Amino acid sequence: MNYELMRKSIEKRLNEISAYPKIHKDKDMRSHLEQNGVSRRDFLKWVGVMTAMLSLPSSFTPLVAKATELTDRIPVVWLHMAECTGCSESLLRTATPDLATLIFDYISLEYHETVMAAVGWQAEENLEEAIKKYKNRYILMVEGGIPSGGSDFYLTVGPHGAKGEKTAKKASENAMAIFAIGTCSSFGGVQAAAPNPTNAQPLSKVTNKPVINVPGCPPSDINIVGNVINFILFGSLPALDSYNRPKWAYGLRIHDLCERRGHFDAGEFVQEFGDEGAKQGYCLYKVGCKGPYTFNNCSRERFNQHTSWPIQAGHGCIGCSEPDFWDKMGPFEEPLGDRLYETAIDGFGADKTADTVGVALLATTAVAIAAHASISAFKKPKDEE
Ligand code: FSX
Ligand code: SF4
Ligand code: F3S
Repeated sequence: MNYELMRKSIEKRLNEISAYPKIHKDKDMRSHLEQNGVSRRDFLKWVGVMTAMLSLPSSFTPLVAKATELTDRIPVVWLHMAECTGCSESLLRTATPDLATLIFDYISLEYHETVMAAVGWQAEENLEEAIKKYKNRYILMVEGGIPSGGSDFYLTVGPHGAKGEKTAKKASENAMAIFAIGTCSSFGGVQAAAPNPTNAQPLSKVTNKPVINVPGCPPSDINIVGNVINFILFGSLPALDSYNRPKWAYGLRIHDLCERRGHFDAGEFVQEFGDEGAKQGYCLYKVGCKGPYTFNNCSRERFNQHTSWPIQAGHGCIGCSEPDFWDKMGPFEEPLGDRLYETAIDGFGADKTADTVGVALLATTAVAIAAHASISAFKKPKDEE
């Protein structure tokens, strides 16, 4: 990779974006963070982590800092479809807001139903206004699956009674970049689980424009903000896997960097919740962990200021960033084992990379995992030996 060329093109882009009108007249990123008790040093530390997360060399840290400071120049329109608002909550409702949350506060959020004061007619007008004023200049983020086609009344919203599908289509038509935030918007998620009564669809099914998927139920705050920064830096689609997930965030399996991985390799498994193995922090595969089939960076980045994540808390990964996880990864507290033939994600092997590996390798790996787990059943837990 020619980093010098990349640096030049990023510098050019950031200079162009610097010339866009400032949306916050009264503050800049530095004063915003200072007001919230974040020092420059902490900010730069966070930017260093973000630089590494985006797979850029550390010499790019100043560019990533600058891109972060420019997040108020590109307006964001955030729509809610059918969902639990967990994606927004994960980002905005922390008791002690972390840097990703503060940066998201700073981003020019032109429309977001959870946080804006407007309701009813005024809310609709605000959306129309934002779409008109920032035509082809805003980032669209959509949270939730989109009830589609099955009936005229599912997700009828606001005083004009527009269907969510129509609003999502219109907002997509005029957007500069589109992110599906969360598994519902990326793949349908729990809203589309069988029998899918509202015929909920992923965002990519209701627009012809490219959609970058940021799945997770919910996705981490850092993956959401990271995508905005990546877009400011490059202005183009990041490298995506076959499910249109950015590889910088979804390129590795949960299993690859899991802190319990040593126990998996040693054949040390929790046999049931609450047993001695659970107390020892053994691997959760046999109580249903889907980490070997799930692509996300939770084991590296964690949640809530890097404090914890599902597996650290003692439950297996339920595969929440994979397509159809609700129907295909369950039951959540049992291993997939050799059932993986039917349950694997539409024949794409999630077991190596979501792009390249076929059913054969997936099946072999699945059997190997199941065999590994069952052989280890004959081993006594270490403390009984
Ligand atoms: Fe909820 Fe978002 Fe899950 Fe879906 O997250 S956390 S149901 S992905 O759309 O609100
Ligand atoms: Fe971690 Fe789950 Fe893999 Fe075990 S199976 S090492 S708990 S990701
Ligand atoms: Fe989801 Fe698994 Fe991460 S359940 S939050 S992808 S650990």
